[in-house]
Amino acid sequence: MQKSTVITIQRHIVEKERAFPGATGDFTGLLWDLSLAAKIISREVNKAGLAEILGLTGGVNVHGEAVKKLDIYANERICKAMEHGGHICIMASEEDEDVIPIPDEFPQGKYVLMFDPLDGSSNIDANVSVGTIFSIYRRKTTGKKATVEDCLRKGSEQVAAGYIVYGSSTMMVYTTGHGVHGFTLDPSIGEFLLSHENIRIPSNGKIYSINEGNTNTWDEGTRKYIAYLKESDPSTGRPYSLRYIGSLVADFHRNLLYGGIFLYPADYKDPKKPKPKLRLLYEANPLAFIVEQAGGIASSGSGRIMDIQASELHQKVPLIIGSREDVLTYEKFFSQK
Ligand code: FDP
Repeated sequence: MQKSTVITIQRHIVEKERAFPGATGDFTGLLWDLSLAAKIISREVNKAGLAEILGLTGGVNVHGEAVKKLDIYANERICKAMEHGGHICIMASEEDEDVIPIPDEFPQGKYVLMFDPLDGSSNIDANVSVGTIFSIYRRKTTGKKATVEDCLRKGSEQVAAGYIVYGSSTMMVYTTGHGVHGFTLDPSIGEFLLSHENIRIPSNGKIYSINEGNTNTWDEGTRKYIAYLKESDPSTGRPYSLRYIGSLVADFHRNLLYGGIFLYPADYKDPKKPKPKLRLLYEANPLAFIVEQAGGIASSGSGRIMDIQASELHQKVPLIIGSREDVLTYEKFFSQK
């Protein structure tokens, strides 16, 4: 049966905010600005194959990775879309070493925005899905200007988080702590329309996502867990299928809808100094908030991701995220290593 009501993301946000007496509309405005930035980035990503924009700029980001022009474009686009609205007091991006203050000519807002402007960007040249991830907090400090302290938080303090996946269609998925909702961009009218209301991740899946090329760098618990997933046992749905795009948002989005587990454990080449890859503030925390709101779990192997107190902007963590039962089983293996 055809749905009779079309719900745009704007309407959805406004209606949800109305449920909170005393809401000023500030937060609605913030998400509104973000969805506009997402539409503009989506347009650029979709024409990337046609435009000269493809290719390396020759620069490297703060992590020493090659930066593509689209990363820079998306980074600038989000900053420009968010700095003037009066909703934000400070920003931090995976592409910038330091915090991004709001220029003096614009009003200071009460929210903190952290984002990964274009995650999985090493895949762009091959036309593989990439994404934008965002995380929002309320300001904590009380001085004239917000500081880095406002960014160094626990994920459990987030007031909203979401991502945009630029795939076969563009989707925006977000939570404000009241379930997870997904919107698909209808390019003919330029609106995100509610397509996935109240997403729930199955309590266990049949998919695991990990870069198996790194097997030799894993801890023993992870090695044993992955070997366990490959054993044949129809009663527990094993063997699982491996699906790994190498683009976090796309891998996460698929597992959120179908069920499964995504793992990026630390590299134990030097067992005394395990080296994780993914960023706590721009990747792990926002996806953790979403997965928990959808009924799943996000863990570092030894604890809840959202309980980690950030101590630096570009802090990295192991990330094991997805269906509840799958992550719990992983934690058992990891604790026995
Ligand atoms: P990318 O370097 O292409 O931006 O966090 C970055 C990320 O991609 C994730 O999107 C992705 O899941 C992961 O790195 C892939 O890492 P590997 O290539 O080491 O598997």
